[in-house]
Amino acid sequence: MDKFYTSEKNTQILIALMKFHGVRKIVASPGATNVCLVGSLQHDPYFEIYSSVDERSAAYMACGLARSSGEPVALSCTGATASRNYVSGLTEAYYSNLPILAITSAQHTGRTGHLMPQVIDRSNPMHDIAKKSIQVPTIHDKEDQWAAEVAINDALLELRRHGGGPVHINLVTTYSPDFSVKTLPNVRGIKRYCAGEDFPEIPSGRIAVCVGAHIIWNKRLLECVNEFCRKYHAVVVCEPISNYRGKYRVNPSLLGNQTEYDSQMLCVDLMIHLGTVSGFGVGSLMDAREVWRVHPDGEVRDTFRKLTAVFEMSEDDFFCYYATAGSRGNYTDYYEELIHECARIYEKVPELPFSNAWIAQHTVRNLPHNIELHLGILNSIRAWTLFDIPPELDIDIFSNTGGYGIDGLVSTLLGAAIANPDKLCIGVLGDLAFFYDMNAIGNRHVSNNMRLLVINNGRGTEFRNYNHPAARFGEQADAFMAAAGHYGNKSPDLIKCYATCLGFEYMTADSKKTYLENMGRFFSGEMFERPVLFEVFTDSRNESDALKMLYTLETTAGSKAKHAVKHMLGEKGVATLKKVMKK
Ligand SMILES: Cc1ncc(C[n+]2csc(CCOP(=O)(O)OP(=O)(O)O)c2C)c(N)n1
Ligand SMILES: [Mg+2]
Repeated sequence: MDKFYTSEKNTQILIALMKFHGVRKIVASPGATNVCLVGSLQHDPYFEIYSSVDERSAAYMACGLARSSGEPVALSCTGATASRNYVSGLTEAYYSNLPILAITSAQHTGRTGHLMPQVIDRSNPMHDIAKKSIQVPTIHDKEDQWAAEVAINDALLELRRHGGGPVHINLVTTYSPDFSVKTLPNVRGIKRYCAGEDFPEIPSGRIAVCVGAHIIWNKRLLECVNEFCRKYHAVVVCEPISNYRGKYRVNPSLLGNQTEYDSQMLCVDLMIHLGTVSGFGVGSLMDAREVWRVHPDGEVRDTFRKLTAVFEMSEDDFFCYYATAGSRGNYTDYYEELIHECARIYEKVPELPFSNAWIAQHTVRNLPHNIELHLGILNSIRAWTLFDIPPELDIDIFSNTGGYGIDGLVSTLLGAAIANPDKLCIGVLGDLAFFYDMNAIGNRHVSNNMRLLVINNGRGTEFRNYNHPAARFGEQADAFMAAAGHYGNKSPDLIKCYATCLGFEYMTADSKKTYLENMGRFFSGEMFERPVLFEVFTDSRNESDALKMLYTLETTAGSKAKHAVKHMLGEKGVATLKKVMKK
């Protein structure tokens, strides 16, 4: 019977991406563990394969081939000590910038160290034999497939990056005997562009620039992005911590989080991704056909699983280039349409129960100008993103989304307050986050420009929200998941005594009325004598109810029917129905 490609998905993806990235020349060494790879390559006329029994010699052959042809060259070897013999050739490649791809085939990595024949540990190559080393395990589901596709793209891009060099892929095999696959899977190739290279055209259709967390924008970047948006009729999809305050700004978080309504306005042809970890995932609310990432680090960061290009350069250079080069955008009304759709949903917000979300709703427009605002993980950043902070207030907004910890919010605010002695620095955070890092308000560097709004619901209310996986435990989630009842269990005195003893002015509220009475002073732009702590007591039931109201402002007929079926069948029933429908 004729032989085609192996049935092993990870190997198919690797071969398809080798073709995408132009890796054509191979030096193969004999063995059983690389049969699936070599057997697949040798029937495909795209590849030019040479044989070498000795892996040491194979690696040096690859050096010669790469140096003289200017092309990348792949190596393939089996298990046992085969890969160890690549070390000298790869060392030559490393210091000579030669693009050699060492593919070492391997058994399941869990077998390492169990005295099984031919299994050695390849997880830690010497640092000067490969610029990048990745593991490509067997693929069982879509997540594995996505991870393999992105990691292989990243590895193959590294072959030519920064002058070029060797790269290692450890490819797991199950020794499949099936070579009946006639066509390779469709894979998503990712390209990298650096300054001075030929750039692709901006596709036609809707264009969005999407910004995660971002440091304060410099003037040139702001101008270049605005110019870009004017030319391509693009929007800048933001959340407060994006810190873009230009005229193409849209915060679609309320619209995009409607669980019973899919807005077509969130579909775009190209999304240009800037910044770091988003607080509340506005980019994930968009449905983009493809994503380009622009960052000086030039790394492959596939946050939205649609990445097709990475631009390794400053954001200013990227936008300045496109603002002057290429044709104009053709979807002229996108900004107006999207803003209109967001406003339409916003209009539907009903009277909310007293909660972090209600507080945000009634505060964002009353914040003082030109302050620094820090938002706590997670309920606070969510609430204060759903209710957008007006850009004209010129507020710098940050959150510890890098590691997403609740452990250092007060200390981070303190650091910011030290850096900006003449600016008010206000933090909004939950009770667990406050108590975690409470020692920071006793630090002797605390001064009068620091203010804290502590929303005390007596637990991590996140885990009691109606849509959280812990919600199915109801009250039982309180004990260990939401960690309720600690730190005085919403004591009216604990924070008050501690904060006042440390020289803070203390304010408190436990209702809409008392909040509204106090917020004017707390959010006054005037610098007081002392730092201020405003403790607001809310109820976790209200927090959850408010969120549910905000996520179900709009319902379409289709989603109503879906919810009715779910309600009738329950979780188990839906799972069974899905299985039956798959068959
Ligand atoms: C150091 C650390 N531990 C645990 C978590 C998981 N976590 C995320 S939100 C949260 C609850 C925070 O509670 P609180 O500060 O009271 O805010 P609330 O959600 O109640 O407004 C926890 C424990 C985390 N993000 N960081
Ligand atoms: Mg809490």
